[in-house]
Amino acid sequence: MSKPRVAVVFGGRNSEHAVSLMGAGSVLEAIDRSKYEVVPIGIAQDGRWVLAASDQRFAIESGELPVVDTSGAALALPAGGGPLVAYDPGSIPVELGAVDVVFPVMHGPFAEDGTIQGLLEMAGVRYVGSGVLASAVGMDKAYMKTVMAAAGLPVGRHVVVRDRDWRLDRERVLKEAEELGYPLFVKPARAGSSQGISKAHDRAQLEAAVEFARQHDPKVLIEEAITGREIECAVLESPGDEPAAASLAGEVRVEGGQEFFDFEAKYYPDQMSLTVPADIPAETAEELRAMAVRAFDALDCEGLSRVDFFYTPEGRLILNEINTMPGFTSLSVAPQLWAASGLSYPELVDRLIQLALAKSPGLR
Ligand code: G1L
Repeated sequence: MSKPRVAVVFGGRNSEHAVSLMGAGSVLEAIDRSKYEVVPIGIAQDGRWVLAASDQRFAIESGELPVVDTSGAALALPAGGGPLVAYDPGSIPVELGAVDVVFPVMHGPFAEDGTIQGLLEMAGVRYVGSGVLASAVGMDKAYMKTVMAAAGLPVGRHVVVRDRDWRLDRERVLKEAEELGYPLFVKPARAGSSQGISKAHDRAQLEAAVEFARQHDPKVLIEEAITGREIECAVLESPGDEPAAASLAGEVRVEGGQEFFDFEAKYYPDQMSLTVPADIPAETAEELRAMAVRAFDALDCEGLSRVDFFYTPEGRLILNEINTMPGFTSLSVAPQLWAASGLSYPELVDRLIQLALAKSPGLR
């Protein structure tokens, strides 16, 4: 039997292009090439889809798409399935042949928001990770909290500020937010990672924080500040009929006393530390892991997600967020949590591909 062909699709038209390249570099390095044929496909900053050399190793720092085989190729996804075809600038098709599964390694809008997943659904191609709905809801922090609360999971108090509310009904919005009590965290509802987030201690800061968040997304979330340790858990879909499995819980600390994770701290591991297992009571860890699996199921997640909690000084657990495409270099939190739980990074990558291959394209 021939080897399954795995297309790793990475990059994308957004600010986190470089983050995706780091993840793609890790995945491409970890995939067992005696078992899979690998087809790396990059999406350049300008939106072009380019075929990369299959043995490509990426310059992690550059943030640039690496040298490609087929310069300026565009990718065509035939409706209703069939082989993927790439086109060069002269419209000469470059047959990729049938791809058995796509491993999307992309961030932010047009990527982890369900867009690429929808494109792959339409093309009838299997893919790794969560589907359209889980991806879209996971990306939107407002809807994510609504779904989690409906599933009985504890989420922090918050106010959703839509564009129209802010432009036409600002006073009411500010009053409602202030009922949560200062300090407040203000976040774009759908931006990737931690961009556009700030903390407000009074009304002037709150207005400025909303304007700042609105530079990333017209939909904004104002949240009560929760003091607590940050404990995270990675949930992995199981093969067959087994329920999804929770990794050990780990505690994340930002070095240097920043008030909250900023973009830099989150993606440069030397600025954060992870302790696995987290030094919390055993019953709390068990409760947290069970809650993480419930969160994964509440959103119909597939593949791998990372679920982040606050553990308050009073001993309460509050779900902060779920990430359907968590950081995914070998040093990122979710892979590290699984490594500490007995599943190495190459094993994790292999498991995710096997899970996707076992699915039939279409409704699942
Ligand atoms: F395996 C999954 F679930 F499909 C998956 C795919 C991609 C998990 C995590 C990621 N992460 C990313 O794509 C990244 C943009 C965060 C780069 Cl590492």
